[in-house]
Amino acid sequence: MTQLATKKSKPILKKPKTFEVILLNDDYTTMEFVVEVLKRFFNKDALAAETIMLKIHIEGEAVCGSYPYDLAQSKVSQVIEYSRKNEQPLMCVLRDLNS
Ligand code: TYC
Repeated sequence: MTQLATKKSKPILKKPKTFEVILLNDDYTTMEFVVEVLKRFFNKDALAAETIMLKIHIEGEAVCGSYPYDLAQSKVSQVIEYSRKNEQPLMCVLRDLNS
C-alpha cells in the first residue's frame, strides 16, 4: 500500500491564561487572620505567609498566587466569604495579566 506523505501541522499551543489573586491592606483586619488566610487558601507555610502579610501591610498589596480564571475567581470568593464570616474586612481581588 502506498502511503501518502502528509505534512504534519504544527500544534498550536496556547499559553494558559493566568490571573493573579491579590490581597489588599486595610487598617482593621488582624495580621494573624491574614497569615491564617494565606496558609489556608494559598497553601503558604508559616514563613511565607508572614512575609507576604508584611509586604501587604507595608506596600498596600501583594500577589498570593496565579491561577486559571475559575480557580482564581473561586479563591477570591472563598477568601471574602471566610473573612466576612470572621468579621474581618479583608479584601481580595483578581488581576488580569493577559492583556
Ligand atoms: N494593616 C493591618 C493591621 O495593621 C494588617 C493587614 C495585613 C491587613 C495585610 C490586611 O491584607 C492585609 N492590622
